[in-house]
Amino acid sequence: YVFKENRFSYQYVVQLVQRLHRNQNYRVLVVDDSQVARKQVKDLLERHLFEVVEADGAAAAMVQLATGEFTLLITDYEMPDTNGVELICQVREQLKKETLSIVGLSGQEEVSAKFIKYGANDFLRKPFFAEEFYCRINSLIEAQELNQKLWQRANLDYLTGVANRRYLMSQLADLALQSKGQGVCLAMLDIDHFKSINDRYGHQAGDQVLQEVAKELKQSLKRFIVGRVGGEEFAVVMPGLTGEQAWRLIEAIRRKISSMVLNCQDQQIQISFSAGICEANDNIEIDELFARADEVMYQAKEAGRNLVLL
Ligand code: GH3
Ligand code: MG
Ligand code: MG
Ligand code: MG
Ligand code: MG
Repeated sequence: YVFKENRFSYQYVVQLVQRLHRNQNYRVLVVDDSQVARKQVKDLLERHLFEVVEADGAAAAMVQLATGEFTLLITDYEMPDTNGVELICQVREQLKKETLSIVGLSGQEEVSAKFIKYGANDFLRKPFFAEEFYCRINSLIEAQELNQKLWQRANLDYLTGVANRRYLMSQLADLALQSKGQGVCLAMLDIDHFKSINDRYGHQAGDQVLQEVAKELKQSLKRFIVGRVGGEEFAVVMPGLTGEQAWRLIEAIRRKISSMVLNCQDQQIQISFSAGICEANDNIEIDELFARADEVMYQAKEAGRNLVLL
């Protein structure tokens, strides 16, 4: 392949190896009623180290998509159960272009626009050249990686990797729309005397403390949304819990964190946080929920810190 292209430069080989390495992380679903056609696409993909799963029609494809994670879907047009465009319509109800790229394949030129109009990212006309196939797949993957990076920059906190304030708020807003009758609890956590931690151990150690706290929160609250909403302030959104249940959960984390000795910048640091929990049922007003949880958190501060109040 490399020799044929006559581009046997060091840089080119490095790029190729990087791509092959990257491809190992991606699963591709190949949908075609013809086993021969499936095999042809599968072989090309496997030669570039993608993990390939086959489906012989739309129904089988939907089953695969429901049970596993895919980066790319390549589908034929003419199939006995449903055609490729109808399959795409169905898939796009759940999986957007940012998370799944779709390529339509057909011998008929007139279906290319149809494929793209209904949600495919790209189209290849059969028979295609392997080189074109690889180029298109590669640019789709690159676009998807870029999208993912942009999504992360827009929604996650740079220092700790938890949700940023904007993303937490939008998740809470979605939840408020969905959860008719189902309650939600919001906890506001604020690290105690964090300014003096910075003063005593340095700003870098302070940053590490924030990372350690975020890690602990993420690990202990996997089912819930954890966000960094201020400098040393975190919020936790807990749908479906009563205030009492949420209190017990955050109280257990408070006990754990206040007894931990963090090793940051070769210094042993002990910390604690104060938290306020607020419970909301119907008609969740997000700003009000935040304000109330904040108020309860300040009561915990006034009561002496290292305390969770409901
Ligand atoms: P309290 O117990 O009342 O919450 O006291 P506190 O010192 O934690 O609260 P205060 O609001 O006075 O200070 C918060 C400090 O957090 C001040 C600021 O320098 C620090 N801070 C904010 N963001 C960051 C950050 O990203 N990294 C580090 N290292 N420090 C930060
Ligand atoms: Mg077919
Ligand atoms: Mg604060
Ligand atoms: Mg503080
Ligand atoms: Mg303060």
